Amino acid sequence: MPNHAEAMAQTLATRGVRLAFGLPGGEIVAFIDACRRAEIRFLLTGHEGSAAWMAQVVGQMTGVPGLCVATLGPGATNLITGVANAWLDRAPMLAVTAQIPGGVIDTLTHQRLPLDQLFSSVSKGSFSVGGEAVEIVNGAMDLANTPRPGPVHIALASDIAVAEYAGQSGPPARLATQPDSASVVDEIAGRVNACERPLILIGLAATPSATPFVRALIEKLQAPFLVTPKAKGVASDDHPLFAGVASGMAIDKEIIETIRSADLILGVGFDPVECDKTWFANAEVVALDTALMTAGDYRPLEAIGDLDSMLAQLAEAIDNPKPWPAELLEARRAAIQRAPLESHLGLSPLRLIEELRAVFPPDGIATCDVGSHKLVMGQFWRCYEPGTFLMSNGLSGMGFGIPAAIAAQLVKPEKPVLAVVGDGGMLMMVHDLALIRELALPVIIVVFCDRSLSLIRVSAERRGFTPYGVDFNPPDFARIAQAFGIASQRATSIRAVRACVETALAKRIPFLLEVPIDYREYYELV
Ligand SMILES: Cc1ncc(C[n+]2csc(CCOP(=O)(O)OP(=O)(O)O)c2C)c(N)n1
Repeated sequence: MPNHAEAMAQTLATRGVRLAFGLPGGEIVAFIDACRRAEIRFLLTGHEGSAAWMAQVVGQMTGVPGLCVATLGPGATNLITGVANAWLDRAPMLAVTAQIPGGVIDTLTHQRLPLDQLFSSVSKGSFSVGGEAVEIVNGAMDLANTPRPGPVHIALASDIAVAEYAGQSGPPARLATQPDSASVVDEIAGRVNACERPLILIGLAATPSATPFVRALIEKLQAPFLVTPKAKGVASDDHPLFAGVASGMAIDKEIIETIRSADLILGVGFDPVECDKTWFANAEVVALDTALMTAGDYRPLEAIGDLDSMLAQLAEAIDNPKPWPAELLEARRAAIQRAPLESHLGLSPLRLIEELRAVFPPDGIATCDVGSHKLVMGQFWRCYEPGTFLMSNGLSGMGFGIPAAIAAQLVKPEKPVLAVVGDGGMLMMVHDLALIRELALPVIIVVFCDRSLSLIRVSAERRGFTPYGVDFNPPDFARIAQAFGIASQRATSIRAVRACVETALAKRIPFLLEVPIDYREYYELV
């Protein structure tokens, strides 16, 4: 008879979980050991936050909820930011933490926190294992993947973990069937047929499987399209109808101008969680989606169901293409072009991104962290295939970029992986270099060094404040990487950048590249 920890681990393995990320405490060791015996590989991270970011990315890339594990108390609270990130980035994930043994819960106050309350406010649900360990795990896995996908928390008290599990290993629960959306899709087709200048807006629920259907719809409609950062690559950025990246990236004013030029926005899996502005509330929006776009009073005409089949149905029901007037389309496409700044203080971030893109294989996976560099990457990093760009854009939590790259490399060992991070984000996540070295992951990290939390610097100045608490003297990241056993270089010219990335790609080694940049360009772009 297995104990509860073993029953949980076996169920997770049966559901396709292969990796667990985390940092243990005494109260969770039984579960981690059960994972080992169920052939779920446990990877030790330097901080539980990283474990959650990694689990999120594994879930997002594989469709099987990623697993992160922490102890109770401080381990659980350290997980919270990553769990909240998966919640607002709509990524399926399972967070398992310990909890105080049931027998002493009333008397033991050391490290006792209301984990159910903490986690239920940033996840799709928080459950405590009592008796039905297998049922809880299966229910949590299903819930994590139900649209919108997200994180689910399971608390496992250390006495229950080792207590004998008496339940049955029943079959996984079935997901509820989707509502019938056919008539709403017809209604949406009527709106599209009646409008003059539709704009397709592709968002995070357009997962890679939707790619052929999205692309077919664009060809049928011949209308311009925007993607959000989390949908980059679903339609290729080099398509002549590509009109830019929507929702709060660099040069956002131009994107909003494009949105205003349309008389109908056709959302495809568009989730406003990616937007830091509310333009969508004042536009004519119809949408195909896997879940309601938003709660409350804002209710555009939405067809909810299986995205692929709804896209096929809509494309079929469109009478005629709806191209925009050529001059208008040309003007909107020209508005998103920018020339890099010439500077002697450091490289232009835009130029650096162009060069990294040119040297990095088109199907490689790029991640980025949060800051000014994210807004520029989001808008100007060109993507040609789905699943090749990873960014935190719902919570926009600093720290995402490096753990995301680690997880991407684990999921796709054959692909080159590049992480673009700011010096602030690098400082926050230095500990992740240990796991990169330990696993010899050939991740390339490029640190945009501007000695500042530059997005906050720009924001403070725009709000009329003197930038304060934003500039700092970063350490020598190249030497730090070497201390971790990772090859590194500081590059001050585009040629040197290219040479370093080419070498790292050819040798397939972990590499950190520190590049001094001139943040003044950000004032124009973000
Ligand atoms: C965990 C977290 N803390 C704070 C913030 C607010 N924030 C957003 S961008 C940013 C600056 C990031 O600085 P850096 O990594 O150097 O990137 P840069 O802006 O210079 O490109 C900060 C502090 C955040 N988004 N997440």
